[in-house]
Amino acid sequence: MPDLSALLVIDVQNDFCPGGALAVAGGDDIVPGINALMDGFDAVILSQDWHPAGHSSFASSHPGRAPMAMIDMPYGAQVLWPDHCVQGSNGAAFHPDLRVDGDLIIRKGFNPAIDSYSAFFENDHTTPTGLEGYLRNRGIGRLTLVGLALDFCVNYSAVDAARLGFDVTVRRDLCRAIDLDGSLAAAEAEMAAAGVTMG
Ligand code: VGL
Ligand code: ZN
Repeated sequence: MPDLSALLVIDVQNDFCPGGALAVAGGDDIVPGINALMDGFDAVILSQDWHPAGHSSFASSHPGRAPMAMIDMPYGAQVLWPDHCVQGSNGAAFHPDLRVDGDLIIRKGFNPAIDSYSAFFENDHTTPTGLEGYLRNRGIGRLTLVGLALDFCVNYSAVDAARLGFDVTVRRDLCRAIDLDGSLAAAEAEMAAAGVTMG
């Protein structure tokens, strides 16, 4: 079994960069460093948050609820976000300076009823995106994660990957966080507990 490496670039999209609908401070600062890293891997995979209009994770879909509030969904607690990364919108597009000559673009969050922070499973922690099968089929065992946001989609993806048995490194310097109510500290603890290396 070959043990190839992949760079997994999480959600480097306009809506997560300054000026976007769910802007992460300094989200665009990491683009040059991510581009420079790409040539050092056997595969480059980009994830793209990709919600239909009216997605259940949008506060606007829940009358009277404000963005950043919590709600109980059938699959567990869920943050209500501003409308973001709507399929086909400019906000859902990759940052214009990001290299997009990678091997695979994996879209997530397209199920209207379930959010998907992780590039591996939807937020029910059960419905797969197909990324695991792709990686195993290509003989990829080692993953380096970069992107946005460190405390949500990078965290969920890294923890899922480690639990699935991949060797996972998160390049913290090439991530930026939302940091909502202690979410960054919690994410760092979760990643450490799952055996993720912080590079
Ligand atoms: C993300 C919140 C909602 C992320 C995506 O990419 O971290 N965060 N959708
Ligand atoms: Zn989203």
